[in-house]
Amino acid sequence: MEGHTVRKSLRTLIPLAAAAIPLALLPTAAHADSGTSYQTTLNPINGSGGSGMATVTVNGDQATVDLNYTGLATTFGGNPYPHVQHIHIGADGVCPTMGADKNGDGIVDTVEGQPSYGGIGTTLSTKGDTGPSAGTNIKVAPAGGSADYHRTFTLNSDTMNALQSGTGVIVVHGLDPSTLSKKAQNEKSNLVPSLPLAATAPALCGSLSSMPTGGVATGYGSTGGVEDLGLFAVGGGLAAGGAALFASRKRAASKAS
Ligand SMILES: [Cu+2]
Repeated sequence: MEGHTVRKSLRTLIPLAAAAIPLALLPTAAHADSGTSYQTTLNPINGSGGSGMATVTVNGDQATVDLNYTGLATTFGGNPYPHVQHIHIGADGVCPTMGADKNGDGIVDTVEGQPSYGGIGTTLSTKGDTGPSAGTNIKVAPAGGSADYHRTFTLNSDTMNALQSGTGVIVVHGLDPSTLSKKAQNEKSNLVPSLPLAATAPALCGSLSSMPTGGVATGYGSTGGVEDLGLFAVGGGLAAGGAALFASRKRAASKAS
């Protein structure tokens, strides 16, 4: 009886062992527990003159956001200028062009931009609530012309789904009123009517896209060639091969410029 049981076990184990070999060669499966990173460059809109970078790293339901910006409006009514910032979701996942300025005041206001980037999914607040309802609370917004924001919090499922589908967009709000047209300077915010338009109009925008572990942008592997084949040959080589590929492309780019 015992011998029969052992042979039976071996018959089940051998196919399992065989199946495990190809799994080890899959580059992505091994990174499931190290999180997924989404990154973007924050580009100026509405002539804000600012710039920045943002990374959202998701582990389970936890998100760690690192966001820095510089060159935005510094003061508002004598105080450090509050810049509310959000992950917008639920639309095209892109930043608006000036063509989105429907009322012709020279500013793409927050609502005019929504067909591109959607509504607020997550508020990147400095403390407390990170839901959409905290979106216009300037007391929990980073303040001043530059900021270095870092926070880990529980990510809501709507924002999680948007990140995974490539439709998450980071928007940092708040323009220097003196840079607006006279018409725009006299308008009220369509988010918070007690505030001027400038206070909530978008200043920086960036569309989040996922990065494989190792920090290589998706899309670099799509042009074909020997390097790209090397990326997928052996699972353990992904990070190193990807970094080398990225470096070689960067060298090529800097030579060309
Ligand atoms: Cu926003």
